[in-house]
This record gives sequence, structure tokens and C-alpha cells, in this order.
Amino acid sequence: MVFQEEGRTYRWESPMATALIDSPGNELDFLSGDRFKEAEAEAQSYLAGPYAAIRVDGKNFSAYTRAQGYAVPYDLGFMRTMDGVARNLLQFIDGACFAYVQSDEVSVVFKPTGPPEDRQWWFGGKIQKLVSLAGAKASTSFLSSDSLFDETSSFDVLFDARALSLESEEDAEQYLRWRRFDAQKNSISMAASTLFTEQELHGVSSRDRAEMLQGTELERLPDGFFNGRLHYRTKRLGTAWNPKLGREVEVERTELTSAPATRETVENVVPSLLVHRSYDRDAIG
Ligand SMILES: Nc1nc2c(ncn2[C@@H]2O[C@H](COP(=O)(O)OP(=O)(O)OP(=O)(O)O)[C@@H](O)[C@H]2O)c(=O)[nH]1
Ligand SMILES: [Mg+2]
Repeated sequence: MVFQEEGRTYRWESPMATALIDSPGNELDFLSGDRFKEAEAEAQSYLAGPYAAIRVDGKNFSAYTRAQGYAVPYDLGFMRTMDGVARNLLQFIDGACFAYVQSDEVSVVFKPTGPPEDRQWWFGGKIQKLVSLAGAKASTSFLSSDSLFDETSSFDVLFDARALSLESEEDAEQYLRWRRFDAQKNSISMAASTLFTEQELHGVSSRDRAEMLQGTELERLPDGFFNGRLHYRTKRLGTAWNPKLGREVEVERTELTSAPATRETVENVVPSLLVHRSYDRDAIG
């Protein structure tokens, strides 16, 4: 193959070298992919602000949970599997402050890590990168821990994911309150729909639906279902044997903790999980 550029002539004997150039639109600037790199950069958006949230949500889980035969209005096995997804995401996402789970969704609120003058977002805050990874991680986590999963089922178990920037600590707390409010409304709706017909519930507000549940076996739903669950890291002081010193020394251990996201838990625990620490490499809250 002979190729000419700027008055110079190039010759290739190798079929592979020929193949590299022997395609339509074979100008060298085209082949370098600059145009596509630019298009990719234009499509990329970045996180900003002191905090961000990623929310993953099961695709078409109303049909999936029905097909799998999960209990209604709530299924403790399904909730445990979703808790596993939440914990995996908490560990997967750099700078994660906490994970909040309700129904088929998990929100992880996270922050950039590192010293104050050089804080870095997980994957540089590239939204496409981090939402695609979070969705994929949620899907594989769910499948690996869902003991009821029927392999012959025609359902693809997939989670979508979205990310948003949060402007302040207050904004991060507000975001959590918003998802918790959604959990409360949805759980009342799901409970009411097991006892009343669509016609009876048509146009009835969440508050009135809660009133309709009074006096039934669903008048009080489990806290973890009604409010959702919070997963976060705590530090605990313990002791460990230090062979160099030849004695027990005090060490700090990090543990995963879970609790129903009651109002008290949210108010008492969440502010301390959001604190930016100076050398927050792995952002243990
Ligand atoms: N049986 C049962 N179903 C549940 C439970 N938790 C969540 N679900 C189901 O999961 C659904 C989640 O709602 P959505 O995320 O709004 O609906 P979706 O069908 O997943 O639709 P998309 O997210 O838009 O794809 C609920 O409507 C319930 O049908 C549970 O504990 N038991
Ligand atoms: Mg869903």
C-alpha cells in the first residue's frame, strides 16, 4: 500500500499496517479520534458543590417483585437484599457519608475526599462514569445476594442511577428528608392497596389512607419499612495485641451500622456523618 501525505510517500508491506489506513475517511486527524474525544467531553458533566447524591432504582421492580412472589406490602427478605445493595454501594463509593434505602431504591450521599486544598470527587466527579458504575454495582450486588432470585425468570434485574450535586450540608439533609417522605407515602399506599380496592383509594390522600389503616393489622408498619433504613460507618475503640510493644494497644475499628431512618436517627446521626474532615482519604464518617 502506498500513501501520500504532505509530499511524502509512505509504503507498507504488512497487511495489518495496510488495514490500519485502508478504510473510508482515512485522514490521519480523523483516525486520531479527536472529533469523538471532543464530542465525549461535551457530553460529560461534572459534580459540583460540597456534597452529591447518587440514587439507584430497580427497573420495573413492581413487576419483578410480583413475579418473584415477594410478600406485600413489605417483604423482609427483599428488604434485606436491598440493605446488602446499600452496604455495597456505601463501601464502593469514595467519600460515602451514608446510604439510605427504601423500597427498590438506594441513595448514597457522598463528598469529595482529600486535604481541604485538594479535595477530589470519586472519578473526578464525572457523572457518566459514576452513575454507570453505581447502577452496575447495584445490579450485581442485588443478584449476588437475592436468595429468592429465580434464574429461569425472564426479568433482567437492573438498576438505573442518577447523580445530583448538593449545595450545602442543609441541602444534603433536605435530600434525605425528601426520600424519607417518599418512603412514608409509598409504604402507606402499598399497605392500603392490600386492604382496599383501587376504587376505594381513588383520589384519597396519603394522610386519609393512613386514617383508613387505623384499626387494621397495618395501622403501624415496621419502622424500617415506613421510614426506610440508614446505613453508615461508625468508629469503635477496641484493643489489639501489638507484637512489637509486647502489649495490648488501643485501636480504632470501623463498623457498618444500620438503623431505621426514624426522625430521631436522622436528626441525631446524619449531621455528624456529613462533617468534612481534614485528611478524609477514605471519608469514614
Ligand atoms: N412485594 C413487594 N414489592 C415491593 C417491596 N418494595 C418495593 N416493592 C415494589 O417495587 C416497586 C418500586 O416502585 P417504582 O420504582 O416506583 O416502580 P418500578 O416498577 O420499579 O418502575 P421504574 O423504577 O420506573 O422502572 C413498588 O411499587 C413495589 O411494587 C416489598 O417489600 N415487597
Ligand atoms: Mg423502580
